[in-house]
Amino acid sequence: MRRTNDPSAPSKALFNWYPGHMARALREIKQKLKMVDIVLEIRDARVPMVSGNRNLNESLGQKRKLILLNKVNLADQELVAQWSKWFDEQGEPYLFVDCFDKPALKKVISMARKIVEQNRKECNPDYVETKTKLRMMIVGLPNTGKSTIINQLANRNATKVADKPGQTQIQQWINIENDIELMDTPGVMPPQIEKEEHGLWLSSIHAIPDDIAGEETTANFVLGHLLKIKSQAFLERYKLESFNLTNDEAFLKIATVRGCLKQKGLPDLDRVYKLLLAEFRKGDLGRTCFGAPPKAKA
Ligand SMILES: Nc1nc2c(ncn2[C@@H]2O[C@H](COP(=O)(O)OP(=O)(O)OP(=O)(O)O)[C@@H](O)[C@H]2O)c(=O)[nH]1
Ligand SMILES: [Mg+2]
Repeated sequence: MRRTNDPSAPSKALFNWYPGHMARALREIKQKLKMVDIVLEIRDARVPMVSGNRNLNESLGQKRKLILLNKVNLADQELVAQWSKWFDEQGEPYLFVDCFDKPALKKVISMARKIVEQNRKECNPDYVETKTKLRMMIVGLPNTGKSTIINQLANRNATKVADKPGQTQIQQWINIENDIELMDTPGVMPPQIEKEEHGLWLSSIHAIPDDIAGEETTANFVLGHLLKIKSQAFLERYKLESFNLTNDEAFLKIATVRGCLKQKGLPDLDRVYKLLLAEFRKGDLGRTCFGAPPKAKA
């Protein structure tokens, strides 16, 4: 694991993680665009704006798009309400979803169909609504839940899912119903991340592999965030007495409470970093969002 003297300093690699399969994936997405009626852009509800990809969106051209903010069950409800208001103001179709909530996920299909039909009518005023095939492409950052959404909609394990960024590496068409087909695509990162903080948000939600920023750096960032937002679930799970702790004090306490100790009772910090990241990503340390919607210009 990467070690630095300053645990809050991510390596330069964090800003430019763009493995070769992503450049190929982006090229193939552009080539196949004409085969689909609509694109489903999957984001993470905990990072509603920064988990979008401007570069990918520019490649979509005029193609109709529906933004799905997945994993809403892990996001802070108050901030989701604020973001919903902001998305409403932007006028772009979107939906916050927890893809394990199947009845709610059904809405995705009806909403996508509506957008496609509306588009057909706009392009051809004489168009008469008919039950034609709906072909969709699913795109987004790594690990946002693209393949899981497909499997949930298809009611079977049609495509591989894993809690690690970069699981899907090739495109694949999947039949959802007789008249619906969805194309799974590999997660694509922006070629460059603008701010260090954004890179840490994306590492925290595991859109970027842990060895890029380093578990120590990401765990320090997540811990600092949980102390700052005063997450009650985090406090209770690790039996912390207060939020008024330094990161080092909190890590030591977690190591003791969870038995992450080496010989002579010394804390095994590497194990604590892994534990904290895994539990945070499962939602055991409370629901949260990174960043708030931009303020409207006065
Ligand atoms: N809590 C929660 N977890 C989810 C949700 N959707 C997906 N996941 C989990 O997120 C992880 C990644 O899911 P995938 O479907 O493989 O993500 P992907 O976007 O296809 O990832 P790549 O193929 O690497 O780009 C898995 O562990 C899923 O179980 C959700 O709505 N809520
Ligand atoms: Mg996938």
